[in-house]
Amino acid sequence: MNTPKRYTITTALPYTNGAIHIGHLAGVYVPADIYARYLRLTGNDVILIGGSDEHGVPITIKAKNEGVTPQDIVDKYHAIIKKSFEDFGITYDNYSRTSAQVHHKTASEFFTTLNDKEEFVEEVTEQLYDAEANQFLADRFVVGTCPKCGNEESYGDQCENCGTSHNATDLINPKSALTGNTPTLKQTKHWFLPLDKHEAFLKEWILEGHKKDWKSNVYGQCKSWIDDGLRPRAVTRDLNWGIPVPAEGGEGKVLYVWFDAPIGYISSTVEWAEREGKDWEPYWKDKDTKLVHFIGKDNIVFHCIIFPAMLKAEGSYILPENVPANEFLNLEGNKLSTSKNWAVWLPDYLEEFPGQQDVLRYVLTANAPETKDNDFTWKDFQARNNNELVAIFGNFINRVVVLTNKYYDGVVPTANALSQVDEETLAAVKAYPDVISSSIERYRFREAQQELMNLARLGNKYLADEEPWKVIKVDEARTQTIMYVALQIASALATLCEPFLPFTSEKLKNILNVGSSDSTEENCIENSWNEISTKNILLPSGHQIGKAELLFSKIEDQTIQAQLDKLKASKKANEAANKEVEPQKDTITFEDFTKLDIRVGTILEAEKMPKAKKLLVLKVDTGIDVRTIVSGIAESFTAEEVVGKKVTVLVNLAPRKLRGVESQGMILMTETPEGKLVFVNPDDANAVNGLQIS
Ligand code: B3M
Ligand code: ZN
Repeated sequence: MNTPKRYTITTALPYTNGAIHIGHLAGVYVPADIYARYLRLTGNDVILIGGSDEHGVPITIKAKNEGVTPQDIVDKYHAIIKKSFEDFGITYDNYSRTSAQVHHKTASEFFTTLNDKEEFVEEVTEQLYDAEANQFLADRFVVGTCPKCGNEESYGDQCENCGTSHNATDLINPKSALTGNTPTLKQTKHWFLPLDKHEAFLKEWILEGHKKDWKSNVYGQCKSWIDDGLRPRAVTRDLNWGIPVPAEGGEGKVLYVWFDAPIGYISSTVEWAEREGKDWEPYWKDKDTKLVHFIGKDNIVFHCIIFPAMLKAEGSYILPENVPANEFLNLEGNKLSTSKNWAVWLPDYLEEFPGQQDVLRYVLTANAPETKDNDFTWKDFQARNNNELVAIFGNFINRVVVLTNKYYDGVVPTANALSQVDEETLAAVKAYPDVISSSIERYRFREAQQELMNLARLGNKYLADEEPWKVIKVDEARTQTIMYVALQIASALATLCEPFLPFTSEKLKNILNVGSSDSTEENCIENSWNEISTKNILLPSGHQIGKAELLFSKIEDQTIQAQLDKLKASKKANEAANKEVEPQKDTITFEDFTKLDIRVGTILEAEKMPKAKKLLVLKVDTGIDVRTIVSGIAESFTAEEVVGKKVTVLVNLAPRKLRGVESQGMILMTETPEGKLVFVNPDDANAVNGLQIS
């Protein structure tokens, strides 16, 4: 067994301009929480540290678009994000925010230390400037062509297409995101972190020191950065939202968001320590502490190169032991996108699937983008719930608990002579903690969770093979033994599932009446992770368990369809928003216009044209007469709902036959952004049939 260690586990600080979605969860927060829970369960000293990243240009742009202050934006989303993490069971020891005073102080001091140690280079350079907006254009205020991959919509600081991080002045053909103008160059002074100075150290530390233990995607990105040659990076900006530069000549400038944000991990630890009456320093400065950053792949360079260079320059900090960055999760075959609303949002999920946090945690881990981008689909979500959680895990537990109650009033029976199968099964159970641990410790959470499910499968198979419901009729003693063995497996599952399915673990412990947060002292049987391997009896004979309760329930097709419809609607809304307006047609004369005879009419009757999906046959009072008009609106309206509607009718359109019915005119229609047809209608109920529209 490993000796206990101290762990500082951090999760990327989400930008506070939107809610959390499944991409964030799969990439960062679920694996980090599994890791932290597992390490706590195995007796380590662990802090899981997070917070909101409240600076940076995207927040100021959003505030500007919404006509509110950046503080309004971050207050709103910080509250939403924090609450949704809590409700989802992410066990932060502290969740802070970078607008907090403790963070401003910590980040300012960090900067000052480096400045005093002359770890920065101060330089006056030419930066992009938008004269009309009277502003320097840093980072996301400028868009242009990526010098590396040619993406024409790269941001000033980073290209979302190829992931390259660059300086705004590197962009080809830059344009201001504020005015669309081509920026000019203007001189300004900034503080640069000379990464080139740290190159030798980074080479040795990463390329030699972590070739084996870092994930290949992480190592590969670092190597390509280092091979490209490291250059000084500006750590200050000409902006007014952020932490003021605490140095002479720093007026009107703030720390670059990527300089202050990772220091947020330290400030959040300081905040935690102050609240808990602890010392924060060992968690960041003791060589025996393991620092692990959970992030997405677009943050690799900042956590593996820039932040370590900062920590090294400061001198008193430890460096990350690992940065298990994940690739991206897609949704139904398309890239997740906040701006396109192509996402499953955590607050929506929590509301629409109450009490089903573990289902999402399970599916995101089963499909975790650990080595390559992966896809989340609602069909797979349903299948994994119904075929795995319900059919394997839930089914096994349910049978064990129901039968124990039925045969023994819920009292764990005595084991009689164990058969070879029993012995093998119990021995197999004992092997699981190490197998799962080994995967988790190598950051292979999918594999770890598969092993957990294999234990549930083992239980299911044991019951199916031993058939206590048949044996009970012929052999009472054997039935007792079977149920005893099955109960030991259930008990092992209750402990081992905790990192992955914490809500289920809690429920199951309650059902089995073993150590859970609300068990009383006298019934408290605690089985720690390690004890699953070492104890011979997890649930002793004579122990009273509770009644059966469903751990998971089947998800029906209509629930899935509702989610797919929601995505479809957001796709349509997006297409409509991006739709080019039809170009204007050729000019017509006034005479041409007067040829059109357009009148107010009322639909008197409507019926579906047989065998035609789109057509309704209408009787319309045009004021001149009552006539038949065949209209292609059946996909947007039922016959019943159009009767009585006032409509605009082109009455002198040459009649034409549609499916054998002569249509004598045309009803004027248009389309909503969602693609639903709507009437161009005279909106005054007093408009009289036959009135001409001119
Ligand atoms: N806020 C970027 C992101 O959400 C950034 C992470 C900061 S971690 C110190 O992708
Ligand atoms: Zn690029």
